[in-house]
Amino acid sequence: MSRLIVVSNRVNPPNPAEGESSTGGLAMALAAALREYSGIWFGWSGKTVPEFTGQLNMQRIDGVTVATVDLEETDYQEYYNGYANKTLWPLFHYRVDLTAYDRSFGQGYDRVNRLFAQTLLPLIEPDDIVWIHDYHLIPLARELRRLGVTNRIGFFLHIPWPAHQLVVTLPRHRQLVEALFDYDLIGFQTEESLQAFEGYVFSEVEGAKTDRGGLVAFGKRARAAAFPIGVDAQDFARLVRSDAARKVYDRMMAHSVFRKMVVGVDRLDYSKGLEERVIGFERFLHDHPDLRREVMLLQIAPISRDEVEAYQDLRGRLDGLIGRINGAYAEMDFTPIRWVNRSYRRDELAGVYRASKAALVTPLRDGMNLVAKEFVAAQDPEDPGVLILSRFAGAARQMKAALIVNPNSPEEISDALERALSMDLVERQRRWRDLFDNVQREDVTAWRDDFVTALRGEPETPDAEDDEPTPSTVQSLDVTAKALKARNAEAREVRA
Ligand code: ADQ
Repeated sequence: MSRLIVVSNRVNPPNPAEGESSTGGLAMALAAALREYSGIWFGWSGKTVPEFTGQLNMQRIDGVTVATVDLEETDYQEYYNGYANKTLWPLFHYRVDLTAYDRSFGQGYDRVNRLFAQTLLPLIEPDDIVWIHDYHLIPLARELRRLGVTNRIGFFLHIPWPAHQLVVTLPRHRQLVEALFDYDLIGFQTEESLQAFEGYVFSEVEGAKTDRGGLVAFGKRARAAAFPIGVDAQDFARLVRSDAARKVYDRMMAHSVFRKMVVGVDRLDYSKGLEERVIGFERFLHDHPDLRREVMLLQIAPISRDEVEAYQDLRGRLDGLIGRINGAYAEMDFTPIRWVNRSYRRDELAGVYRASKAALVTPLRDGMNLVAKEFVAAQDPEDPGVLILSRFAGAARQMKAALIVNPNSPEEISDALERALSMDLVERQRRWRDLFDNVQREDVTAWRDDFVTALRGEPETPDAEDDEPTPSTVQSLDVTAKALKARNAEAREVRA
């Protein structure tokens, strides 16, 4: 069987020697994916050096071969802090107001993608398939193709693909989209992102068309489909029974006696709607004086990307906002919001989720949101908590049995809290069962298998001019992502 080479900006499989403390949805999902396939995980080490050498550091961590490379400080500033986190991240999360359009960022982005391609090249064997992740690395396939790589290469975007009107605000947007057509397969989290991408291609690229299940543009063909990412639901169920989870659960229950705990767990990021969330919670405290003392919000938000000004500003605003709300509503023996800026081990988080009567997962925009799925996976089936979920999280497409809210509306957040905390057991169980079925069925294994099968099944990219497909090409392209999903689901059922 061909090897899988996974490429992402950061490479950080959870290291059992250091405890399972790694933060970030992408790391969790990729570590689970790589354990199954033999192969390599390649990316930036997270370190900077005075001069780029291209030297590979190879390690084996928990069954995964990891190859990393160090970057120069300028590369780090322009590529990572710059184009990735000050340009693409805000723009793709609909924050044009925070998007920086600096030419040096774009140059750094292209340069690092070129360096990554040159460093990765010697590791690629003829039969390998290459799976590249996220917005940091969109042009990587282009750079690999320039170096003569003809292997199958797939790309998965973990964040939303924004509406056409937003993409065109980016200088060189056409170049960015053209680079995606050097992939054989482009994966998005949701149908909505897929449609937005297709919308761009059909409005901006003359002569673009769909052809035999693929998209043809810029003289190239690529397939694009939605592959909603999931969590390792089985592993979460195991974690929730662990000693660490039980200890945290007991501690949380002891601290919240006579009170119902509502939880939020997010990287401290402006896309996660944290300010809007605490304002919604304040609204709840204001609207329900009778319930005030019965509820507390635990908001866990580890600091993230704190070299970027927008993140420092957000942190300052949240510190002030939460201080003000606590000042207004706290009593001598009661604080309404507990604000915690650190990471926890996954087993500890499992215990926190289980001790919570409701979760507020209210991003303003989110590719998917794994916290929503982890919360559901960690619940007690006999007495499950209620998920309050933003309609703007990709997860809302699958998790329709959650209480769906508009995160911009403090009233909707307040009403949903009131409803969640007074919901009877029968309704809680019914909603949870529905959500859990989905979390279990569309888990990280399904995501990985669907993507890898689709990428493997893909024929070599033919020339766009080559209008007469061979019979085998037609057959392969007819296998749509949906059909693949159905086939994989069947296979899983048989295995179970
Ligand atoms: P993120 O923006 O990082 O991921 P999310 O999907 O919620 O967002 O994943 C966060 C992960 O970090 C979860 O696994 C969570 O448990 C973990 N985490 C959060 N706070 C933590 C803490 N205090 N301690 C320990 N762990 C913590 C990006 C996209 C998402 C997409 C994922 C996966 O922005 O939309 O769902 O990738 O594709």
